[in-house]
Amino acid sequence: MASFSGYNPQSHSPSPSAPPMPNPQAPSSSQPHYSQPPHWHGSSYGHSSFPPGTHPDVIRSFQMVDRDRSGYIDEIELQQALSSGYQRFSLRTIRLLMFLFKNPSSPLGIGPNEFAALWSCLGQWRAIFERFDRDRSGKIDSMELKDALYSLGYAVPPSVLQVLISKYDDRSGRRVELNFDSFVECGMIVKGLTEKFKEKDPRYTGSATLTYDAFLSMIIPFLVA
Ligand SMILES: [Ca+2]
Repeated sequence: MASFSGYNPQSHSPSPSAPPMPNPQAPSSSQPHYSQPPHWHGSSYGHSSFPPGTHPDVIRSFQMVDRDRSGYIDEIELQQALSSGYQRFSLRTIRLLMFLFKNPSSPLGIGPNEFAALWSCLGQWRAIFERFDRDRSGKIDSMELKDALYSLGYAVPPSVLQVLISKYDDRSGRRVELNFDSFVECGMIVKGLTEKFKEKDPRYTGSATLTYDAFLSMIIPFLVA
C-alpha cells in the first residue's frame, strides 16, 4: 500500500492557466521561441516531419544538431539543441526529457514530432518559471516552487518539497534556489510521478495499492534517467 495525497484531485489535468503566447515577431537568435500550444507528449509519433505550423526556429534547432540527417537526435544532440544562451540543460535533465518524450517504439532517439512537443512543453515551463520567480532573482526558491507546483494542481506536502529541494543544495549555506534546468527537472519529476501514481489511483482518492514490481518500475526511470 502506498499513500500519497499530494495532488489536488480537483485539478487532475494540470496545465498552466496562461500558456505562452506565440511570438508574432521575427525570431531573434538570442532566445528560443516556443510557438506551439502546450503538449505533454506529441499527438502523433513515428512521422519523420514536423507538425504543421512548427516555428522555423524549432526546425532550425533540430536540423542544426542532426548532422547526419537521420531525422533523429541523441541525448548529446538534444542537449546542444536546447542549451542555447541563458538556458543550459544538464545531461541528467536531458536524459529525463528523453525518457518522457521519446517514442518508446523508436530506438533511434528523438524525432521531429517529439522534439516539437518537447520544445513547446519547455516554453510552458519557462512561462511558469518566470511567473513564479516573484522576486526576479532569476531562480526559483522553495516557496516559489511550492506555488508553481500548486498552480499546476500539485499540492506537494512541505516534507516532500523539502526532500526534493534538498537534492539541489550545494552545501554553501545559502538557501537553495533552482535555475531553469533544475526547475524543469523538479517539475518533470513531480508531474511525471504524480501522473504515474494517478494511473494506479483512477478515482483520485490519494491512495493506491501497487505491487513491488509496479512501484519499482514507476520510480526507477526517474531516478536513473
Ligand atoms: Ca526567485
